[in-house]
Amino acid sequence: MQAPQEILLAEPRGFCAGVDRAIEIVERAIQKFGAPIYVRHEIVHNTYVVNDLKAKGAIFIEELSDVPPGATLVFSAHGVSKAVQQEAVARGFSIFDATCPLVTKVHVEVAKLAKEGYEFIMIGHKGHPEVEGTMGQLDHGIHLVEDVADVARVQPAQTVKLAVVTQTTLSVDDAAEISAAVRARFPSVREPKQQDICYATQNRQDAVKVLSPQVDVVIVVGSPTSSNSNRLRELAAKLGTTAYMVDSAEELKGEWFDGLARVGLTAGASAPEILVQQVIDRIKALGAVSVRTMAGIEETIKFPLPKGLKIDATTGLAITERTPETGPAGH
Ligand code: 0CH
Ligand code: SF4
Repeated sequence: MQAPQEILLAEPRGFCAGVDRAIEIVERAIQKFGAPIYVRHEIVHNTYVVNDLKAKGAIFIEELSDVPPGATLVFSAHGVSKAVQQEAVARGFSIFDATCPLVTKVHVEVAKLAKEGYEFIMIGHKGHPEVEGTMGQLDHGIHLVEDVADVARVQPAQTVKLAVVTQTTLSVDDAAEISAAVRARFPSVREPKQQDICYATQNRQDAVKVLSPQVDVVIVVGSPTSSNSNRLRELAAKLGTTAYMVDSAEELKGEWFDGLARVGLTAGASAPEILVQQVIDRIKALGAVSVRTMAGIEETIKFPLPKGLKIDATTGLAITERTPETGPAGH
């Protein structure tokens, strides 16, 4: 058996600004208000992150009826529908919204164009919480398409004012193909000025495109529920490189590396770097002798925390007044 010689690390990989912010919101809420803090849906789709926050005092729920009166509730990074938001307000919870500002931007665009009489085609994965949240900004007039075949079937009530929106974590290439089919069928469709797929999704997929041809196998660190992590594995496979996704180092199998010289490694936007380091340690234990990080885009974007969870810049202490948000997404 020949062991892998080199590990090539994709850059960028792992946490994005929206995930950093979402996790920090839960941690600060626990610090400031004490456990338990309720979180609607997994704050991000990662087993390690969710278990870590559970240990710190977070309780993850899907139904608001499982949250006791007077509790503090955090919405996950994927966003929520208007109905969920309104129910949470009606139940009187103290709400902190960890919806990524780039998801909120899509919600705001949908609401604005709907007021102007637009109907929507949403490109996304059925049942994904972000899709439910974005489609749930409206009572009607937003139609989901998952692939090109769906585009041929979709039946908007009118096509004069039709706009397209997407999930933020799609395959860039698949979304471009589906958008082209939408354009071909509805030539006057309005498209976002800047694509809804976010910078982090784009950058991680671009990095896999550079990485894949240089390695014999690609390992993606990410949980099975994570859309963007799945897309990274799929992309590497489409580029002709064998690719596996693992939730933790324990899932690695020695035979994946038999006779291979170079292993490529990346991580979804919700996968913490500690898991990447554990995967590196495991592959090193199998014989890899060097680790090299590829050149890549440096991400410097950072999103502000919601009011009520900010730290005083001069003292480093939590600002004490409690001003939970009850409005849409707090932006
Ligand atoms: O990739 P998805 O959307 O499944 O979500 P994640 O794995 O929790 O990553 C963070 C993105 C959250 C919303 O864009
Ligand atoms: Fe925000 Fe993009 Fe990260 Fe989702 S993947 S949380 S949209 S930055």
